[in-house]
Amino acid sequence: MNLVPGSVADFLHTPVSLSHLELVVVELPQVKPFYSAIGVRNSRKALIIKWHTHDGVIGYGECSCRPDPFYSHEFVEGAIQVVSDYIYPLLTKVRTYGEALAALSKVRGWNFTKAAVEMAMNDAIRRSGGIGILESWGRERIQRVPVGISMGLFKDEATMQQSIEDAIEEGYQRLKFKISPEYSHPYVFRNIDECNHPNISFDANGSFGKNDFDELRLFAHFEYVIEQPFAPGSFYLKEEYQFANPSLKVCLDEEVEYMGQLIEHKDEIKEINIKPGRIGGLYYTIEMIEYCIQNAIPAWIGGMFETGIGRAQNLQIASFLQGAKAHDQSPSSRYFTQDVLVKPIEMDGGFIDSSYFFNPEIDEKALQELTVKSLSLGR
Ligand code: OSB
Ligand code: MG
Repeated sequence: MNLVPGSVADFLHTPVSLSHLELVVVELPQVKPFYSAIGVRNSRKALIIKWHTHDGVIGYGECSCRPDPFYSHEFVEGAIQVVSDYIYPLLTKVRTYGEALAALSKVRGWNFTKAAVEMAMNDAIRRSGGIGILESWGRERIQRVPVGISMGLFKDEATMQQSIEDAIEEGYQRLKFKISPEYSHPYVFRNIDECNHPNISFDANGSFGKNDFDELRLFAHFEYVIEQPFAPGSFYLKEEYQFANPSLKVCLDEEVEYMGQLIEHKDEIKEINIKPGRIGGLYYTIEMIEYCIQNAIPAWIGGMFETGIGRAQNLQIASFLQGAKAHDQSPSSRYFTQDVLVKPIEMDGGFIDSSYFFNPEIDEKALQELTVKSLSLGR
């Protein structure tokens, strides 16, 4: 199986220049708290990797894992340790993009962390005037990327109604509702029932188990796609559940960190949420998108509440998915009062213009103001 086009294979010979890495932890206060089966979130803590070349150019990459290991095993402080102790020493010896990918692949797991390094390296190549890995791909792009909203668990009916109304008003191309077994309140079902939107989905973040089939049935009843109903590693529960309830439509998120996992489940799923960080970076994202296109698996780009740096990267990738109905890439104002790009990511009628985000200008001053910790490797 050779999914990656020859032009991308050639791109891997591109020389890379690394003087040192800077690791910056930023914390962006959120406009309001976000509730999901994972927990509550009041701010976005992210690790930004700055790749400094010998010519003084800086490339930026965002490690979009959570600060705690509640979405995947990765967490911000762990990511810092993995880059400092294992990844950076390996990178000091690499001469090309391909060698860097090979070095990163020596570390097992830690996909969000490795992805951030690759994105920073790719960004440095591009900001040095070269072409990046996505441009080498050769696929056609769309300019206006359709956007879906991921809505948290609501505390009460009034909040739910207001949020749905606002999302429809803003033109979101999909409404995704977070769900959990404890969230089976009559008002939730009533409002979803009455929700007049052509594209609705659910996201359980793996919260349904063997003892929650009754609750799952209440949500599956709508026949909307349910993202990650069971915890990663518990996909077998789908078969058990479906024995009595054939209509479950599954989208995978947390479960898929490698191509092999997508291949294993491909006939059982309706669609896949691709998060470039979760699957280990840009190269693997190209590979997975090629696989999805060649096997007619609907794919879209998911989010991790990234800052503008990670968001811009996601939007670039989303622009290569011609047929996707919506990507979880809300504009920055939905989450943050202050972001780290000079021109914030804005949405217009449910679409974001992706063209600017191939070379977004970083707001270094904002980045500094939001920094809670930083360290330098190799300098
Ligand atoms: O399950 O898709 C998820 C954010 C953090 C962790 C997991 C998920 C999410 C989102 C965010 O849904 C969507 C966004 O970034 O707008
Ligand atoms: Mg999800």
